[in-house]
Amino acid sequence: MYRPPQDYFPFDTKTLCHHLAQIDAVATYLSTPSETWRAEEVGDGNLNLVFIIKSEKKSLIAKQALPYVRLVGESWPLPLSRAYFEHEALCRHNDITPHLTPAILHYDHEKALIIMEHLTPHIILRKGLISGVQYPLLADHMGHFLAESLFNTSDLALDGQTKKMSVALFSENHVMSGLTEQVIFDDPYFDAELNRHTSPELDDFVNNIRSDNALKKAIQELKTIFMNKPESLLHGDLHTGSVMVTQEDTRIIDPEFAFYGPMGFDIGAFMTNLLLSYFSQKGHEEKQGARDAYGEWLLETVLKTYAIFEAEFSILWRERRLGSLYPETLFENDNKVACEQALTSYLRSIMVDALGFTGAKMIRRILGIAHVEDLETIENQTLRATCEKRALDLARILILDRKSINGFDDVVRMAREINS
Ligand code: ADP
Ligand code: SR1
Ligand code: MG
Repeated sequence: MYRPPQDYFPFDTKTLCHHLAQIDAVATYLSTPSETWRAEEVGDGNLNLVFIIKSEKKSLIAKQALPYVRLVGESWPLPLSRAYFEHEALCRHNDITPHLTPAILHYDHEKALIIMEHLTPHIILRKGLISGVQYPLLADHMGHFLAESLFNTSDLALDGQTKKMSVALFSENHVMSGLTEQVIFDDPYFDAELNRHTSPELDDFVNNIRSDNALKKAIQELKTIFMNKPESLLHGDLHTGSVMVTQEDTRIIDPEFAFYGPMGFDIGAFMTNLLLSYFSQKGHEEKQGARDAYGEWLLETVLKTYAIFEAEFSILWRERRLGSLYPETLFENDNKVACEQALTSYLRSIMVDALGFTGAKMIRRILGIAHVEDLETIENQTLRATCEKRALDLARILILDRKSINGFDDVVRMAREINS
């Protein structure tokens, strides 16, 4: 049960070192006298303060929630409780996939502060994709994370009581899911105050979607699914800025939007960001075609991530289905075929949701608040608008036709066609 902090203030580098010196776990970890520690604020996200604290021997990360949206300022208040839910979600992810999450050293409730492993020499995946770096193990790791985290927090793995208690706990993170409901499913479809788009190039598209009743109906169907399908504990903001990588290692950070929702939402978030990176590539190439091979790698990563998710999820379904849904007793002996059919149909439902959420998230990153660096850093506005329009064309199809699209093979084929 969440209770608000009574003694909160936002840190600066000096007050933070002083505070951390009093936490045994931190002092032991950094292992040199606190006067020698150096702190630096490195937060490049939209919401929080993030500090690196270095001793002569070691370093760690201290992430502190601010009582407002950092990107906007104090005019948009946001509860400190998000640090509590981020810590709760990180602990669960650590239990399920410890090799894919940062280790947690300490949680300081009164200061809305999480102290965790400093991932180094990792970089934010989005930065790597903008530079055109390939990560050979990325799809494997992300497919694995998606399958393990979504399966193991659902009724397929948990008994009814445990699952419902978990749903109840994370329901209190409703301001964060409410923010998502607003900025993904509502704002881009009307003249919301903080919307932004490349103008005048995208003006027509923007005007068209605001009178596109079929699209508005479809986006509200997706919002209905988002709000009414508490299948699994979601990361809730699984874009490429929430993944840190090296060539060998992948870690998922920043689950402050965690709540129980549809499995397809996290899958869609990751796919969206790979596809936006794909459509941005022509805006970053020094000569025509120079990034074509990289674009193909991104599309292969879309396919491979989904294939690994499906394969891993299927293994878990067959071997670890110990929760209250699809009990083994119903599928004993000669009923294996029925059990596989049930799996196929379950996976299809996840896929349809994932396709729709992929489209929804592509549109919000181009027409709403909080755009992506992949597209924003294309300096030539005409070229940027061309890249964005292509992404928007695919997004609209994904939202409207999600139920008749076979899978990400179709998405990749359409992406290639639109981009050619
Ligand atoms: P926000 O919630 O504000 O989006 P993030 O959790 O995404 O903040 O963190 C912002 C930045 O801080 C990241 O982009 C990354 O550069 C850095 N960062 C966060 N956590 C870690 C970590 N465990 N190790 C290394 N760097 C980190
Ligand atoms: C106010 S919108 C800020 C965005 O940043 C976060 O990373 C989430 O994606 C959120 O939608
Ligand atoms: Mg964040």
